[in-house]
Amino acid sequence: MTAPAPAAAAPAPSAAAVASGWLHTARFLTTAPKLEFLPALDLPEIAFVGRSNAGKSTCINTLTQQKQLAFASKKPGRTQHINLFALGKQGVTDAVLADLPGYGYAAVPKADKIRWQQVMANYLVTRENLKGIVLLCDPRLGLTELDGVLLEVVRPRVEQGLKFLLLLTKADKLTRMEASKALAIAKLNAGGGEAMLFSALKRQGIDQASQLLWRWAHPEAALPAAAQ
Ligand SMILES: Nc1nc2c(ncn2[C@@H]2O[C@H](COP(=O)(O)OP(=O)(O)OP(=O)(O)O)[C@@H](O)[C@H]2O)c(=O)[nH]1
Ligand SMILES: [Mg+2]
Repeated sequence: MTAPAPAAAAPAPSAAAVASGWLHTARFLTTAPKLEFLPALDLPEIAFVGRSNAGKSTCINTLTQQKQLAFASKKPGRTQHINLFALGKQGVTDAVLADLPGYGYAAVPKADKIRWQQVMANYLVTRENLKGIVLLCDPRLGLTELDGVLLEVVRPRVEQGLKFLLLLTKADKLTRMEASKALAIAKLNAGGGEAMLFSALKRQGIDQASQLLWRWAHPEAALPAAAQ
């Protein structure tokens, strides 16, 4: 009598699968109209910031493979609160994504603009559990004056170890040549951080960005080596 063959071990998931499976667990956590309404959390938080219409909400929806998690819109200025999304398998939250309101939208009254710049700066400087920042930038516009202000605000924290990614969105609108030039400039501007091209439309840069966020949130763990 022959013994039954041992069940073949399931192949280990790739690094891309681990990261995208983790991001897919994203669920709405809370929304705050002001900084003081944000719950204090003891979990790594990754903030998506950038000018209005840069593609922050679309990027969050794309990375989490959810259509309407963050509210994306053709109309700039759509995101007006800080929205938090929880991440983690089996309902155990191990990190948080924050979708921040965009800045620089011309039609917003000046007083509101100043108020939001202060909220943003305060958030970036004081949020204790902030682990990383994704600054989204439409490379056709380049870094704006307000992006520059934001870079200055976060520089001391980046020097102290805060993770930073300059994500060039809507890369589908660029020719190959324009894209590689924009990426080279972005790498210089990213200081101690990283720069990548991203397109929700063409699904470009998704695995790369997902794996980076996973590593930021799990510094002690290793992604499967083969696909890193
Ligand atoms: N072609 C192209 N369009 C994109 C891409 N990502 C976003 N968009 C479009 O850009 C517009 C703004 O996207 P949102 O994701 O709402 O931008 P946001 O940065 O969240 O904007 P606010 O909430 O106003 O700060 C929408 O019309 C999106 O469809 C992309 O990868 N390619
Ligand atoms: Mg938005």
